[in-house]
Amino acid sequence: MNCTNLAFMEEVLKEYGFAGSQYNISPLGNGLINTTWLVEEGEKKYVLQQINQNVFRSPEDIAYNIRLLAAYLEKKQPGYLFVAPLHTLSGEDLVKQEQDYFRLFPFMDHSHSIDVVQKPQQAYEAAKQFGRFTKMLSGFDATQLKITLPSFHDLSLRYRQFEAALTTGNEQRIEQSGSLISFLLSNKKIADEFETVKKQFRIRCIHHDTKISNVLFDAQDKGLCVIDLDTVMPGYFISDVGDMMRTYLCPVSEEEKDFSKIHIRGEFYRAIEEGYLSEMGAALTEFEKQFFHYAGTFMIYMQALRFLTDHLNNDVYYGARYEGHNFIRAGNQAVLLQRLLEFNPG
Ligand code: GN1
Ligand code: MG
Repeated sequence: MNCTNLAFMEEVLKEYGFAGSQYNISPLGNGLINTTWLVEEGEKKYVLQQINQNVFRSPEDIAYNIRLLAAYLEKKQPGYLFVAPLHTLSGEDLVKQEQDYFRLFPFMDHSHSIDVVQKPQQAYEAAKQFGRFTKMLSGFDATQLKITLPSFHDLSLRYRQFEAALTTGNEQRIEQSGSLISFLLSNKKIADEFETVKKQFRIRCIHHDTKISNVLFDAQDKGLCVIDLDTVMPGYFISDVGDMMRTYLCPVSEEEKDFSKIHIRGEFYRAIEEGYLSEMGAALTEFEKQFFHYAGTFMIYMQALRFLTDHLNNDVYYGARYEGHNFIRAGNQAVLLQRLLEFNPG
């Protein structure tokens, strides 16, 4: 099925009571996994999303988790803004159209998202929102959640997958990636450290995708809420703090080809720290706090491994918009890792 097929999407939207052709559909956002559209009907806006089932094998599990969280938050944290999918006319929060799964979200009025963090205040607000999310759910037993992506942030597994790609991957690409491969192999200690310390981290409700575009801001740039809840699972705080460092510290994104632009912005580091700890400071253990900086190296290293593994495996996971796309992304993340290793948070 070609998802840009309008007739097919009309069928999906009909389930929600939309009458054909009274609305406009346009692509939205820049996620790498799911496909997202903006649906506009007069003044009203919605977000339609198709779940990528090559990645998320059981979309029903995602819907189950969101229902569970929504019910808990509604009861225990009624003032908390949680964006759950809308229901179809027959009361479903997920639409199965042939083999594909879709859901529809309300578009939050007067909200906007950003793709690159330009001001420390934005990093602060986002970090506060992700900290708040975990804090709001501290009374909820995270192990009740279904595992929507098994071993998602298991760095040891990501390392093993990288090693496997070095033997079974595209030979030409392996040969051409020599120096990047050596750099990642030489940083294996980051994965070893994870194995040593992970058991001492608390299991919490973790978002697992804290990039800046997953926060909604209001017109004054105050954080409103977090979105993209597909990877909310039991996990460790280093995933969320680390992915913020990965995506907020540097003035350019993982897509940047000019690596000379990659550097660490100290004031953004402090903004993440202050924002996250303003919510989670009292909840994190002293042990966890010692791994705040490690969180960044953990996530950046993992992302570099994942991009290079995918490049060696012919881009089967992330896809590529140009030849060598994942090689560039991996190289970008490797430079970012090197910069963070050199950085002294003071
Ligand atoms: C993917 O699809 P998106 O952009 O929300 C990926 C993240 C990566 C990110 C890198 C399920 O997220 O883990 O950090 O790309 N999500 C999945 O841009 O693999
Ligand atoms: Mg995501």
